[in-house]
Order: sequence, then structure tokens, then C-alpha cells
Amino acid sequence: MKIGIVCYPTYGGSGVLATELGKGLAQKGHQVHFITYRQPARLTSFQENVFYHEVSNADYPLFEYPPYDTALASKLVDVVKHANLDILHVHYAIPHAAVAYMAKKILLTENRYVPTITTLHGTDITLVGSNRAFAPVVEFSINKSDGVTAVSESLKQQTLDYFNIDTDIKVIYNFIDFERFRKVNKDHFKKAIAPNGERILVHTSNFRKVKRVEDVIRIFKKVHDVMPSKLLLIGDGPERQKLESLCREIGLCDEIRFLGKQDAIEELLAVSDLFLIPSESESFGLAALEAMACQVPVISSNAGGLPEVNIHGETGFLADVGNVDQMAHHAITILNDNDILQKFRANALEKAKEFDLQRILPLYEEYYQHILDTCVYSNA
Ligand code: GMT
Repeated sequence: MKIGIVCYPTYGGSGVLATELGKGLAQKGHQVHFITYRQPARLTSFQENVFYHEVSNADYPLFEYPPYDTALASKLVDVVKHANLDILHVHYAIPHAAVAYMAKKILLTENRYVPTITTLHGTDITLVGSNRAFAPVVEFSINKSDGVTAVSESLKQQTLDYFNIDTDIKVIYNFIDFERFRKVNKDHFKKAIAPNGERILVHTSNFRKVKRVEDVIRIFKKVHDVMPSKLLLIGDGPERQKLESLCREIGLCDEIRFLGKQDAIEELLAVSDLFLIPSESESFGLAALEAMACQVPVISSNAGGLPEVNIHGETGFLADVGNVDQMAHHAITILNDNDILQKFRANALEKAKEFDLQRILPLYEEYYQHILDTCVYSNA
């Protein structure tokens, strides 16, 4: 198949997932065309069957807001025609689903029909999509997609709750590549981070409010009060300054390390004992899955799709959003005893295997084929 993939090229979960999906499909012999405004963060080296088309925007003084949607739609029309794409798969509804619809309509004027699939990732529904500023377009463009997938049952349900959806939504979970994410021996790293054998807790995110990174620090403080431990904060984002101030306020600057954006996250996960993800809202929690694949148990909130990934009492523990005491209590339960920790580690790995790339990739291929076989031109 010749597949066009539209995504955000950043480190965010939707862009990461879209890029890994495209790379996986290319490995299986499909021709994959990434169409976005910058080289995707995870598309760093040459790979057969992979193409990248950059969307360049017009720089004209009149445009206070450069019209990316228009530039992207034009690029999609161009790539569909010239690369002869079979299907367009857009990740994150805003603005990609609406732009794909626009491209589809333009192509129809030339008697060319390209089916579009939209994958909903989370905040495109929960935080941003349901905002009245976007909702009518989000609802319309979901309904006008030939296929729609959501990354968890919870996200599917939220989409049905927020919008009037008259099309099927198929749940295809986030996936993990075990070739990359697995526990490898990085003892020298561990020694550098925790020279006295301290427990290592870790959090990765884009440091947005929705991630509640303050809770991560407060949970860590409670753990640190009872056992020698270190906290690694990986990523960067708008909350960073506030978080650094909090570390100073509680006097734990030497125990908490801000590592910024890291490419080789798996190496840091390989030396970690516990992953913290107390998010306010989380459609799936790809970061938690990455940790679990590296045998790191998870303490999470019970928001959104997290309970579909992190199984309470098996792969880690869940608690209500904001319940820092409970989360700290759970963290201590796991970290206090090596046998318990080992059991949770093994369970985390077993659960992660359900989301193996090798299992999930064929689901996308089957779904593409299903859409190609059944899409009806009248949907345009
Ligand atoms: O978590 C983020 O803020 C990034 C965001 C994105 O859209 O890039 O991630 C969302 O998509 C991921 C991949 O499907 C999911 O694993 C994350 O749970 C989801 N984030 C939220 O729902 C907050």
C-alpha cells in the first residue's frame, strides 16, 4: 500500500506513535509518506520505503497567523496525486482531520478519491477538541473520515460522550517496539545516578499542567522521607520553572534531576525502579507503556485510559487524580521490598507484551484494507 501519514513532528505521544507506525509499515514493504512541517523527531535516519514531504508555509506580512491548514491541504493534494497514495492516515484530529477532508474534496473535483483515516490521540478530544472554539469542526471532520480509530476504550467513550458521532470508532491501542524498549544492563548509569544504591523514580512528559508534575515531586518527597531515593524528570515544557522552584522550596534539589528532552529514554528507564504518571487526563499513557516494557512498574492516576494499561495491584497501582498520599503509599509498598518490586517488574513486562508493535501493526494494516474495501464515495 502507499500510505500518507500526517502528524505533529514533535516528541509528543501522537507524533511518536505516528512515526513509529510509519516506520513499522515501511519495514513490512508499504510505501510510507510523512507529510508535516518538520522532520518528525523519531525519523532520524534513512529507511527504505520512507519518504518525507515538508509543508512550507507562506511568510507574508498580512498573516498574523500563517495559514498552516491551507498549506497542508495543498501539500496533501500534491502528494496524493504525485505519489499516487492509496490512503491518508492523519494523527490528532486538530487540524489534520479537517484538512484531510478539504484535500479529499479538492481531489474529488479531479475524480480522485482518497479515503482518510483519523486517529484520535487524547487531547484532540478531551482538552482541545471539546473546547467550543474547535468542537463543530472536530465533530464534522470525525464524521467525514472514512475510518476513525481511538487509542483506548476510554477515549472512544469520551468521544461518543462529547460529540454526535455517526461513524464507527475502532480502538487500536498504542504499541511498543521491544527491539528498542527493553531492560538492558546499564549499571554504570545506575551508579552515576544513584551511587549509594538509592531507588530511582522517573517521570517523562511534556511538563504541561495536565501531567500534574507537581504531584510527581510531592509523591517523591514522601518516598524520600522514608527511603534513600532519586527522581529523574525527563522532558521539558511550560511548568518547568514552577517545578524547579518547588524542588528548592522542599530542599530536594540534589535528589531531583531535570534531564530535559532525551532521545535514549530507554537507557534511563533501564535503570529506574518506578515510573510516576499522575495525569489529570491521559487517553492511554504511552510513556507508562514504555516504562513497563523496560520492566518498570507504574504508579498512576486512574484517569482516562490509564487503567487499561496499568493494572492495579499487578503492574503498579492506581489512585484518584491528586491523591498524592495514596500514590506515595503505593510507591513505598513497591519499593520497600525487593521481592515485591521484582514481581511488579515481571507483571509490567507481561502486560506490556499485549501492546507489542508486532501485534498492533497488523491491526492497522487490516483496518486500512477494510476501509479501502468498504469506503463509500458518498461520504465526501
Ligand atoms: O501526552 C501528551 O501531552 C501528548 C499527546 C499527544 O497527542 O501528542 O499524547 C496523547 O497521545 C498519546 C499517543 O496516543 C497517548 O499515549 C497519551 O496518553 C495522550 N495524552 C493525553 O491524553 C494527555
